[in-house]
Amino acid sequence: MTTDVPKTAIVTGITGQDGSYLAELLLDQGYEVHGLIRRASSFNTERIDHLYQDPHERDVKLTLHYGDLTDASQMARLIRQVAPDEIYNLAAQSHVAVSFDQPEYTGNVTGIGVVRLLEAIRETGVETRLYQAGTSELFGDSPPPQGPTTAFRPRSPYAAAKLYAHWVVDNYREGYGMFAVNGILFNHESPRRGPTFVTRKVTRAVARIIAGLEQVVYLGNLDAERDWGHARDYVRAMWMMLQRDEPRDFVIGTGEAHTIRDLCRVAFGRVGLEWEPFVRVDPRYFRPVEVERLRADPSAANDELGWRPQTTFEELIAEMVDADLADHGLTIDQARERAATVTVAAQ
Ligand code: NAP
Ligand code: F7E
Repeated sequence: MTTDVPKTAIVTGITGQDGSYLAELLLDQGYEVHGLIRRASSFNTERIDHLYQDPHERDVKLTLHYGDLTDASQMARLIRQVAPDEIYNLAAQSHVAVSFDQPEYTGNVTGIGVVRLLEAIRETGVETRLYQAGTSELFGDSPPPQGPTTAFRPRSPYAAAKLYAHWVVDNYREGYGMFAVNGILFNHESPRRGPTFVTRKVTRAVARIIAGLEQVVYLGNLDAERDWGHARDYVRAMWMMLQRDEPRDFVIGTGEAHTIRDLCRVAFGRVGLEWEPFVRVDPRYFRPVEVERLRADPSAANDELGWRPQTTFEELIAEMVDADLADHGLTIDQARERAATVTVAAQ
């Protein structure tokens, strides 16, 4: 896939799950990509190391810049310097449970961060398009299916911060005529998912149990339902939203929901194990307020954006389990053989 005229994009959060898939997609399309990364005391670019180019090479297509969504002056400097055609704001404190422990920080980064970007765009006068990473968490306890007209009822500091970001993006679009859009994305996962989100926590535990490193995994609410898709499919939706003639928000999801129990059944089932003996509930993973049921109504995304997911839930979890097994040097066939010898911990 290549576009006729090479474009330039800034991606905040490029070191995250989505940032890494989006960078791959944009580079494939011939974009020049500029990623914002946080300074850390050790390397934090593992997910994009395969894309890295030495800046001394000719025709460099990926450039990384230090920055932080809490540092407004850097946003303006970067936008002025790069003059991007497109900006994808994926950076966030993105963990819902952590947002209860760090509500103020989450508000600053996940909520106000996009205002710094919008103001930087206004101040520099650079003609650009902005994608804001919105979330199905906005719907909170509104009953499923959740679509473009469903009420927002956020139930965490994370969701409240994303709600602020959502409305600010819509306000700037309306008030200043900016091409700025929100993608309201349901949960999307991959082998690159952070290990403290529930899908990866489970698939990683399957591999560690098979490798003999663990005997059980401790989880929280097993009854919650989520609409899980593959991150690779969802970054395509982000890109498609910025290629439209008119800016508009879209809800992106599969339309199918599964419980955490279903997730465990499919993940442990991949290696031929029943899940129940290996899963314990630990109330420390319960949230002060929970979002119980999320399932998208993706009809507008299907019909008007022309987007459809290409990976089923079972394929997604199989890919994640296999990747976690590979980290221990195990193939799926070897894992299935070993499963017969796995010991079950006493209750
Ligand atoms: P992720 O893996 O947690 O990545 C978050 C990214 O943001 C990382 O690159 C992180 O940098 C960066 N970041 C965090 N705080 C920052 C700050 N103060 N300044 C600059 N960068 C900062 O998240 P993801 O799953 O890729 O999600 C991408 C975006 O979509 C997030 O905004 C998330 O809230 C939203 N979203 C995700 C989902 C989902 O299911 N994945 C669904 C809906 C919406 P480090 O690598 O240095 O930590
Ligand atoms: O939890 C339950 C938990 O942390 C999913 C982020 O990308 O998607 C993500 O947020 C469900 C919840 O994702 C454990 O209570 C049970 O009901 O994987 P999660 P999330 O909270 O849905 C949205 C769309 C985003 O925007 C966010 O950025 O699983 N659950 N036991 C557990 N969750 C975790 N993390 N750990 C457990 O042990």
